[in-house]
Amino acid sequence: MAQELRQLPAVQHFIARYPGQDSIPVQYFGFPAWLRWQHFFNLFLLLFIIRAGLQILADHPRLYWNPHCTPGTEWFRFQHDVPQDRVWTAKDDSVTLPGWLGIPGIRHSIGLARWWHFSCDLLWTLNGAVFYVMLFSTHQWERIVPRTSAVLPNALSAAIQYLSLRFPLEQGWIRYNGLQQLAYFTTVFIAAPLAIITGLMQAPAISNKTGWFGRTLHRQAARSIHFIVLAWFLFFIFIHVTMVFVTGLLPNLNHMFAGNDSAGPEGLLIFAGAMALVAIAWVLATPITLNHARAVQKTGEFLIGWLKGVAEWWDPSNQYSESEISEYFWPNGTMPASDEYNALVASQFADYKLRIDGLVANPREFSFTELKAMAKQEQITCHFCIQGWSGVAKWGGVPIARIIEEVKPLPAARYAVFYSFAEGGEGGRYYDVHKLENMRHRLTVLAYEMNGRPLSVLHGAPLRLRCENELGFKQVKWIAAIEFVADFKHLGNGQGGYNEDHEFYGYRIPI
Ligand SMILES: Nc1nc2c(c(=O)[nH]1)N[C@H]1C(S)=C(S)[C@@H](COP(=O)(O)O)O[C@H]1N2
Ligand SMILES: [Mo]
Repeated sequence: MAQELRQLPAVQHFIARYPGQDSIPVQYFGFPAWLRWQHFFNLFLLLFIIRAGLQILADHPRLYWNPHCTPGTEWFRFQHDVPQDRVWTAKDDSVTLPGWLGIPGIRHSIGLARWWHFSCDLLWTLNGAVFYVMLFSTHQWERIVPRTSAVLPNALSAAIQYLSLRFPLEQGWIRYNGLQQLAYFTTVFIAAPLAIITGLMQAPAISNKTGWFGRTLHRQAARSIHFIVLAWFLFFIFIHVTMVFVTGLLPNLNHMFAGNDSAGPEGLLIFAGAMALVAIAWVLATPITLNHARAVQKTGEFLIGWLKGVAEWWDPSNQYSESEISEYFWPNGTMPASDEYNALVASQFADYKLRIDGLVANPREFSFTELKAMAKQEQITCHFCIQGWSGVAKWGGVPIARIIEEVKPLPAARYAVFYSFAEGGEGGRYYDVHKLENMRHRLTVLAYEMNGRPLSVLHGAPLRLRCENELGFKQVKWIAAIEFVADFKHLGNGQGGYNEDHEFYGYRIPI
């Protein structure tokens, strides 16, 4: 069709008038070394960001535009309907990715995938920040920022010329055509910042800190846009690489890998070396991650743990209105199965005692009646599961600050450990550790009500934790006891909680 079009005199005139690129003078020259290195770092990091990102998506393979995540309201999914005849948890919903594609592949490996994703994100963002600074301090921005509205007809003209297989003038060393400008501008100045913003807005501490913005660009909208940005990147990479190959491979590779405008083989050789490096890293990423999972967790914590620490300082203040409460709320986790717990359920928790001990001046037990006699606090907040789903619910219960007043932690106490009646998925008691500062927050409560009704067994009866700047797995359900401690190294595998021990999650997890 494009070839036929080019037979038309009007189109010929159009192409003569708009040859595909403008002729505004430029003040940069070629592709300097910093730009070539940054291009390589960018592509190298993006591969791991994309692979780990797909793994994260596979842990809740559904995307929604609404904030409730009700099954059936997805606009995109790669999972079947939620079964109606049994409890189907978010963990049941996770799907498997092959190890060559996801990092680290297998099923429900989101803990490790997140360390890869976030660590590479940080490096990629730094690389991008340097790139912005360099672009604008060297005139290289003139290459990719359209400077006249003629970029649109020029882009159309270039598109017709490419499609007709009689390519427009290839002048990449000197300037880009309109289509290239639009593609690079979109990628560098729209898609990349959007990826960062929509990534951060999925975090409880950030979403809950940003008021109306966090409620509008809610987690599911952010996830959906994050996914569309991924689709753009994949589309861009495919077209970009194809064009590099078909519009003059040797000179193109010389531009970006050797820094000259010749037709010699040196760019191809450097490119081949770079790709060998990429291939080796690609092949090693999954086995290294699976064989040295704890080291991956530690490295991730070292690289980005500090950033999570910073996010923990922010006051998670977002509250929702009654009309925003989610009708459906995904259940998650491993249900308690002990005789002790079943007996408590049978007696409607009449004999339930919350034990509190450890480094406190007043160790004591609270009966369910005593707890319910204390002033009740209600809050409508959003729950953020690490797997990707979220839901808004009204919680009613006792602020932990109130309990802290009663038991009086000793100065040495730095953490509160929550022990569940339930075991974790791989056996052994489910527990999680929280910093004392977080426990003093006014929205941190021991909830015994959900949406105005007594908390159900599925959602954590008799008591479950709400701590609004952390992800869902730290909201321990079916709480049996709380212990105040100075350190948590001696508990479980010493990582600060059941999922931290078994699934390599981070101990501080506000993002
Ligand atoms: N005891 C216990 N508490 C738990 C879990 C668990 O497996 N065991 N799962 C956690 C996870 S991963 C999430 S997302 C929330 C889910 O709470 P919900 O079932 O009320 O949605 O509970 C958290 N609390
Ligand atoms: Mo979760």
